[in-house]
Amino acid sequence: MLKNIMKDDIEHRNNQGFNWFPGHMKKAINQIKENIKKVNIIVEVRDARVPMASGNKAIYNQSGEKPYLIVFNKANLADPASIKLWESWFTEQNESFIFINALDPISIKAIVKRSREILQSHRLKSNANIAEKKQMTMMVLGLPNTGKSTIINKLANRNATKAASKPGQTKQKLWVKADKDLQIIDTPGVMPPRIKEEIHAKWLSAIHAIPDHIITPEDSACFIIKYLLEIRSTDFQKFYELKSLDIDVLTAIEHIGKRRGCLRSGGHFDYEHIYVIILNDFRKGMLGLISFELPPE
Ligand SMILES: Nc1nc2c(ncn2[C@@H]2O[C@H](COP(=O)(O)OP(=O)(O)OP(=O)(O)O)[C@@H](O)[C@H]2O)c(=O)[nH]1
Ligand SMILES: [Mg+2]
Repeated sequence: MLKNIMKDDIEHRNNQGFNWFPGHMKKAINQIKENIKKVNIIVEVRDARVPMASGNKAIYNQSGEKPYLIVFNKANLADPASIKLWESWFTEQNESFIFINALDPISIKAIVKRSREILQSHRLKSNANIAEKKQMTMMVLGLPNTGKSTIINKLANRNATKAASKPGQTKQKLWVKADKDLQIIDTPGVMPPRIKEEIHAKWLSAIHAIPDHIITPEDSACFIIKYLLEIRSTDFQKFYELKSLDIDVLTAIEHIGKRRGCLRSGGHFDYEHIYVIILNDFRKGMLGLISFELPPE
């Protein structure tokens, strides 16, 4: 406990890479390969707070020439200034993309509109004589917990597929009839086989695309606190009523512990409980609109 804070080696652990690739993900890749022919557009869901590192080249490469839309979800949790930078960057890269918040019905509708536009322009490029199909079949894929099933349920207007706040909920592919003109395949979240960059593992753990035990709740919570102190987040300061942002991670954690009833008799802190509190508060957006990744220079 607290070994990392004490040594302050949060950023210096040797880089062996991280992986979390349970069996259902391997199966999912095969299901994606088998079913890709049956759809006319692929929608890759990423997290707006980590727009590149929440992508997965391994699944992107499955798409061949298929029309492709990248949906950056959870934009309601991301820093608006960072979203603007990414919008310009992805536009320069000629990428088809959209930033949305799956909990907002209006932004959800934009997925269908944008998908139809992409299909239409694809049709015109390949062979304008092919009649426009009203029926759209869509495969939704991406990293765990990015909001794929939530998006599908909103599009279908019912709880057609299980969505929950832990990564690894969807275990196999599922066809959902969203409306008479729209069929969607929900797929299990798939991780890249190895996350080489330690910082990416920390980002993905903070946004809960990988479960907490992979890099440990301690590392994940300490990383978040360190980051919020570094960017001098006033939302974070206000939420926990910190007098100053010029403090170290341990002081911040113990302050939070005191405020949230984690100081036990004898003056001991229940650190594990504090880490869980921090992770939950962050993931609910209580600590402000936070993005981790910025576009390449
Ligand atoms: N704040 C916020 N939460 C969201 C948004 N979209 C989804 N969520 C939440 O994110 C969690 C994960 O959603 P799911 O739809 O189960 O994610 P998934 O991508 O299907 O996850 P797997 O099936 O595990 O790969 C749920 O708690 C959702 O309520 C969003 O735009 N904003
Ligand atoms: Mg799911």
